[in-house]
Amino acid sequence: MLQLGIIGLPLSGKTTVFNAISGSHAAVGVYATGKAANISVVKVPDRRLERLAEIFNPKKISHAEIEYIDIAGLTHDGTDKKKEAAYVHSIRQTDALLQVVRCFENPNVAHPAGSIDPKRDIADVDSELILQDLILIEGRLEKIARAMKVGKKEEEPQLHLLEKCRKTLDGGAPLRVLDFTESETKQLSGYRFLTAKPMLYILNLDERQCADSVRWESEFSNLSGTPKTALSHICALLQMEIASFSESERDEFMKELGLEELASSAIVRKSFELLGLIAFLTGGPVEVHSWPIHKDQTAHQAAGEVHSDIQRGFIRAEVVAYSDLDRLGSWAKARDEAKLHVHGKDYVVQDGDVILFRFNV
Ligand SMILES: Nc1nc2c(ncn2[C@@H]2O[C@H](COP(=O)(O)OP(=O)(O)OP(=O)(O)O)[C@@H](O)[C@H]2O)c(=O)[nH]1
Ligand SMILES: [Mg+2]
Repeated sequence: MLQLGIIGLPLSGKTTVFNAISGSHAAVGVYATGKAANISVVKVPDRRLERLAEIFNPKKISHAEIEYIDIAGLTHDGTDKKKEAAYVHSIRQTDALLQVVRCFENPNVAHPAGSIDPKRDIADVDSELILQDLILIEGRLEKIARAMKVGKKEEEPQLHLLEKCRKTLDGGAPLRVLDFTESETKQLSGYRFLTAKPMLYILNLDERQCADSVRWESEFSNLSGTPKTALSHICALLQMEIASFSESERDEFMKELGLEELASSAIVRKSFELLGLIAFLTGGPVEVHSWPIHKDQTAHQAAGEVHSDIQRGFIRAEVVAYSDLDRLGSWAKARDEAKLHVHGKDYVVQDGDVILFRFNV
């Protein structure tokens, strides 16, 4: 399962955002600072599942899932090197980052830098990530240079690639702005560079600021202009409260305010997109299910997501686009209207494909 790491300055609201997204009840505030990481598996909202449930009348509805990890703040004073190394290590293991940016005003919550300045905070956190990647590269480059001195040349091709990375980082830019070839990506994947990961910036607004969220987002719109970068906002405190409502209370609340979607759900949806994932669907009398898959993956790979037997015994994929199934209301009708398409192993799965796998084991 893919994992997103929640990062940001101390007391920026990371755990509050984590609770809002996951419906967890992890401790927030000063007394929770520096405690162990919080981890939770979260369902990706997908309205299409409700419609599929009407069509297939299943016993069970299963969503695609992703995992969030709330990692305690990067320490800036550098007093505890061991702890800092542990933080950086856990962030490296993730597939994408969510950076919580404090915008909210709250005199009872101290800011580590003494004032509220979201742009400065973003610059601080981003340069910290760049620094961590630079440290990693410098160390690696030294090792390669030593090996080459004693005639070991195997790593020479990597040298140039790493130097290109260093130059970008030295210039103050994250590695995600670079366009790597497939083979370069492969060579670099083991490093798990922090600045190569997709980044979702989350403006943590207070209730007053939230009324003006469009202006806030436009002020930071430059952030979402770069590749693999997205921007969102949340009133984390409020959303955490809503997350603890029962489902009917939540529906009632949304209806009252005329909300299509909660900010916390929007963040989960955006995380999913940021990871480069799409969803294909399966339906039957037992279960309707939304499955995450990378863009550009084939029907054969999709089969493997559902079950290794289905992949092994793959015969064909029978596919109806969700929009057709939604409009026609039944699988049989879709077949009659020639909206059911039969595909082989190499078919590239599209978002919203409803797939019936034929297999033989
Ligand atoms: N007014 C207001 N307060 C908030 C908001 N989000 C978080 N807070 C408060 O800020 C304090 C810190 O929130 P946390 O979620 O614990 O922050 P954190 O980033 O996890 O903190 P550390 O893990 O200690 O680095 C808590 O007292 C929260 O109630 C918000 O949107 N509005
Ligand atoms: Mg916390």
